Amino acid sequence: MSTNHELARIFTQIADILDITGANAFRVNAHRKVARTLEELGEDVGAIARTRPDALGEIEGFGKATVEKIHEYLRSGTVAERDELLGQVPPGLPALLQVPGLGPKRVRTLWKDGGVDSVETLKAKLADGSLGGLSGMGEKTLKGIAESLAFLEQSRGRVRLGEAMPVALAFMEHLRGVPGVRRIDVAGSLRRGRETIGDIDLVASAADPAALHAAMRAAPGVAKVLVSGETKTSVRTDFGMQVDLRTVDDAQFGAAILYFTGSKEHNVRLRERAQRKGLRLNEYGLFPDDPAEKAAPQERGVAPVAARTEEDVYAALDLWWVPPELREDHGELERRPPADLVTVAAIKAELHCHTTASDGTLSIAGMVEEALRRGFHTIAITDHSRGQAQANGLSIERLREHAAAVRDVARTYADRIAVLAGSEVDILADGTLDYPDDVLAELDWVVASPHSALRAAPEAATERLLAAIRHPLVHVIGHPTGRIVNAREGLSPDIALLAREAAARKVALEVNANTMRLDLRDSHVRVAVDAGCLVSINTDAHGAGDFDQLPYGVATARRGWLGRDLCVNAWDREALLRWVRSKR
Ligand code: DGT
Ligand code: CA
Ligand code: CA
Ligand code: ZN
Repeated sequence: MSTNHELARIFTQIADILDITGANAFRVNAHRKVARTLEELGEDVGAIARTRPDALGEIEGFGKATVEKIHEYLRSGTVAERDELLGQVPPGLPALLQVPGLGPKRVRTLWKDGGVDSVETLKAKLADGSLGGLSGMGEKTLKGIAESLAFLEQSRGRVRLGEAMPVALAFMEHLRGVPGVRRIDVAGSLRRGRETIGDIDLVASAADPAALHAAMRAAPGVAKVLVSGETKTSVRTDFGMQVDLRTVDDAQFGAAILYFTGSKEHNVRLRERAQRKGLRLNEYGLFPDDPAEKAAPQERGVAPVAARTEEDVYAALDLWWVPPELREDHGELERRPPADLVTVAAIKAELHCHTTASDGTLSIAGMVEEALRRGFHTIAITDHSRGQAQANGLSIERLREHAAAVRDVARTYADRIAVLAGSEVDILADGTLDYPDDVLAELDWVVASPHSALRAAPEAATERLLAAIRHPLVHVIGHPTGRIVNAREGLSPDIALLAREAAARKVALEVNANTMRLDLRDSHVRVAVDAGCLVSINTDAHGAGDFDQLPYGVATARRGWLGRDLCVNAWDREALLRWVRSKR
């Protein structure tokens, strides 16, 4: 589909420059519409042009000139009109359209009257005040543009899953209070559980959509309303996140949330599949396709085959409902995803947590109480080992005392929850562990984690982690790469090799659920699952609130297709403890 994508980019460029140079709106919009259609076309235009040249002209919105441009691109790799138009404006100018608040009209004014030709000159001229007095650009507008620029720079990075989710939940709670709301849900990358989020997407149906958009504009924490119309409102929060709300007919909610959940790649596959069945899928529904008709089916009053729920749409395509986390075009339409995909409710054990003995905030009993409150049948207490001086890691002597204290607590709670005396022992740079074997052998449970030397070369990292996996007393490798989302690269070991070795030795690899870590990451989990390796999802709790991070770890594990059978935290108490004891 890269041809479609590239052509779409060209048509968008043409539209942008026509817009800036003041061409008529009809012409501009026609090009924008072609770009959108190209993005959403289920079939490669190059293939259509080769096999059915006449079919190009049948596509909705594709006039003779459009078809000619497509042929020109397929022939020469470019479109002369685009190249000519680019020559008419300074090369840095089109990028200004990416700045929130800057439409083509303002860009034209800035360029023609203000001498702005790029983001850089805009920034400089905003700073030295030389843009004052431009028509339609009051002080307030200029201040808004400066803010947008600053935001754009600071937000190139994406926001962590665990930062975006609470924002989305707060918006949803606010919107659910609006009378007449029917359905409302998260869509986009957030619903798919990606580790970072570009913007938050919400989809809702309501008896009175206007009231919902008004409530969105007035929601707590909204710093700026970017756009607000009958079906879409976009706002920016005071923490710089963009939140999009789309309202749709309740009868079309399923098709809409399917569309806005994405991923784009998953949607492309679905549309291709629809097309092969003589159907047409868009955000309004799945419709019978009529190639002779140019207007979209929903505009012709055609009744959809399916639209009300996602399940209806997938079923009409002879597909299973695909959990959102798996919608990445990673084989989820070719092979049925595991029916027993791990869920938050299935997790019944926390096997990596810290108490006041090292750097946690709760006592042993406090931690155990919290695990009970979460409905868990097992908790392992794993404070830091002696090398972690800054985290108050335990000397051998303190470890022994601590293990004895854990066992006292364990006896008190024995009929309600299994409490394991464990350690999170450092994997040192050379692959050895931070306590001698005879000390580790005294413990019920061992998490081995890398905390230092996280810039090691991939080969060294692989050897180091392999050594820990081969250690007979280790149950799980904690946060195996040591990466920090958006902040630290961490180790890059050969995960497939680690997973094979771990599978052979029945050692688990951890998915650390902390939103800063999500380590293993989704793609690594998939490799582990394919190798038949055990996986352990833990919050690495240092206090009661950290247990709330579990959903992020579960989402990451689901994105890696992890079923309950390989997830030790989802096993029943007997099965889990049998495996725990098998290492002693
Ligand atoms: P993000 O926000 O960068 O983390 O990623 P997404 O996946 O949330 O992307 P976003 O917010 O741009 O759009 C949400 C979903 O809506 C996306 O996954 C697919 C769908 N979508 C939005 N715009 C388009 C489009 O122009 N073409 C297609 N095919 N799908 C789109
Ligand atoms: Ca998004
Ligand atoms: Ca969005
Ligand atoms: Zn750790």
